[in-house]
Amino acid sequence: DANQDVVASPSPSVSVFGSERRWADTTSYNTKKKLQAWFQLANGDWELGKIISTSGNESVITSEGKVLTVKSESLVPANPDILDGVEDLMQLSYLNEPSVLYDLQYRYNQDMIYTKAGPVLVAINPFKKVPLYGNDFIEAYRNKSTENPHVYAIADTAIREMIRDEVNQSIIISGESGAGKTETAKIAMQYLAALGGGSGIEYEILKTNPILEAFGNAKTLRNDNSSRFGKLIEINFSETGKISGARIQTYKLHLKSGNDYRYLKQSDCCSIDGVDDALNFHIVTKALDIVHVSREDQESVFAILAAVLWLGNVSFTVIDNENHVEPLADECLVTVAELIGCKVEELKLALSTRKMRVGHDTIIQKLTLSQTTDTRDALAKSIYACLFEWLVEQINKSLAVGKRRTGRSISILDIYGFESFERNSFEEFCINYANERLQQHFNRHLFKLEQEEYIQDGIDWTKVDFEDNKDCLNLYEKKPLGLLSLLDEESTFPNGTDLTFANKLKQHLQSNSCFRGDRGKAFTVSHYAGEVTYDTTAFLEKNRDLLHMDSIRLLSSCSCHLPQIFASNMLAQSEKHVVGPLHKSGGGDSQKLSVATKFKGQLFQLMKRLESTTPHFVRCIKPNNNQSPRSYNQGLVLQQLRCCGVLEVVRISRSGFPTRMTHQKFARRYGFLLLENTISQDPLGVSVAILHRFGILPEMYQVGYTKLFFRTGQIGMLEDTRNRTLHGVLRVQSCFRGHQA
Ligand code: AOV
Ligand code: MG
Repeated sequence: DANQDVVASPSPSVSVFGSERRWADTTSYNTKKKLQAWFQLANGDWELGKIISTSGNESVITSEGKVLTVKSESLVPANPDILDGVEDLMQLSYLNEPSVLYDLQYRYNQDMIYTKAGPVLVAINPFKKVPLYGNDFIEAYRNKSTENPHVYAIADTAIREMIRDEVNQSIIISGESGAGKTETAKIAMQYLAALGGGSGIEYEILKTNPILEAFGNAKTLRNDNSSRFGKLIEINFSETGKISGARIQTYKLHLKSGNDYRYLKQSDCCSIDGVDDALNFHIVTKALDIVHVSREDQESVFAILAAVLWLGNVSFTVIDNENHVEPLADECLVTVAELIGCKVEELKLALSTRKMRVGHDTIIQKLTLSQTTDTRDALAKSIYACLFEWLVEQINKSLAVGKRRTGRSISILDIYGFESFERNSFEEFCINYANERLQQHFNRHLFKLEQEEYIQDGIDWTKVDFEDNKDCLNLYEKKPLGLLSLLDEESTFPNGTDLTFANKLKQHLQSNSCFRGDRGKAFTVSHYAGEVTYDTTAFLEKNRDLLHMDSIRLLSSCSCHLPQIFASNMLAQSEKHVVGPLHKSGGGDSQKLSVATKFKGQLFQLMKRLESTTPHFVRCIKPNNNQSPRSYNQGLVLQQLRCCGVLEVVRISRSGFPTRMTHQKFARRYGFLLLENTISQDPLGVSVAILHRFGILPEMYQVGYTKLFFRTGQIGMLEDTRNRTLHGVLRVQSCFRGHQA
């Protein structure tokens, strides 16, 4: 640790952005002979070479027996071999893209999938079993006999800080689809359960995973077990650090199109190699037992699942010459009615007609094929979503204990990362918005608060610029002329189309530097992680909540109790949310929020919860797109590292003082290590005495008005001394008691 601070050259005046190569770090480096340097191959990958000679602006280098001539300015300095595979990117002498990529790859090749990037943990998905987990490892992190970066270490820090500061903690896990977020969350939970276990509730908490995954995950092209919901699990602890309960909040988004659930056969992914469905089914039912879902309720759950599948197979026939349709009264329709407990005739009506109120009259409108299909899919989706919510509710009931907000909880957030594809639609539009908010939280925490604190406390510090994403957030959130407001407005217009929406954006937002109107129905947003072009096709339709009152009424009239619960929940929700821009459905029957506005509301609640915690960040990285082990695609990794700002964090952290403590706290915590009695002395005096006594070098700390600021590693050393001393004292005491007895 001490070493790490020495190698890192503190240079507080570095300007992080604004240079062409964002992470180039060429200070004190010139293309000296024999130095190692990175050069780029035609495919963009970096390779290591040794400089033989330099003349003019060209250098001759050797690499793996070849001799090449390259432009000197294209060479990027490489670190000495002794720094190969360092545990923390902060320790690199040269902090540049190829060096970081190499460090991560070097470790990954040896199954060391975790690396610190200053305060952030980087986790590279191994796509295979790695020998890093289980009781022996948990034990090693618990008693601090290893310092290798690990999710366990993050969870351990969270527990310690929770107890030490009496502040709630959060572990925020982000990354692309398939990067390993959900697995990482489970690994963190394992550790918390092991350390805080005892009451038995930890066992229930772990069992929530198979249930949530069974109902909330799907196989996608990018991940066989892809979470279709965001998840925040809050684990509560008692004063003694034991788990006392938990709560799960899901952010399911109703975002995916109907055919995601409609016909399982559509996506041709019913079997996955090495997955035993029967066994998994057994695991899920057992887990449901454990969280106290009765066998009877389990039966209902599976009946509802079956109903959703059957509903997807309901087909329609044309009944008049205006193209109105009604469902075929075949096996499918009859089975759905039976499973949810309603009359076939009622189901038929709910699917093929819509009640509209005009003035004081109610008229019944027949539907066309596309309208009925939408109605059917919306009903199926909402039943499924309600089922999922209901399950989460049951789990929460089972896990709930005592009062919360005690300053003793750890929340784990597993949420989809930034997405950018060839074609991006409403789903990506929302997901990327959420990521802008999370990024702001990350920035605020790591850069802004940090620097503000230095300045406030009057320590010697030259301001470092950091990338602020408030312009992009403004673009989304500004009222009335922001992306979300304009989308809601256009969604309420009967004549609004994707094209009129796109044109409206161009008309009103062109002056925002994060926005660009493109040809036709497309627009581009400049996100913190890069530009994304969105195609507005189906934006309005996806934003309108298609579920009609007729469907809700149908569910409330069912004789089975789950559909009834669903209906009342839906009603409660639509009433609860009557704020902001709305669109009316069913001619004023009930007002409903748009999908985007609901999303924003949930996101704000999430941010509020997170802001009251001390965050710990894990960034998951997917090393290749084939879900295969031992394959490391430099370009892919680099793109993800850029997306999450890992390098900026390292740069700032190593030039700053990431650890801090008030004079009082410092004096109280370590004062007893001084031999003299310090109780009556002033905290600053005691603090300085401690610093001297333990030989902490002047460049390793700064004394502020209220706090002491330390470079990485310093407090760790003091903590070790403290723990050793405390243990010694405890042993002495227990010997003494033994004598007395
Ligand atoms: P995600 O949560 O980030 O994707 P997962 O956590 O589901 O990704 O991981 C995808 C797959 O990678 C898992 O099913 C495992 O096979 C493998 N994997 C991930 N982490 C590990 C690990 N530490 N050790 C071994 N295998 C691992 V998505 O939910 O799609 O965004 O929506
Ligand atoms: Mg997941």
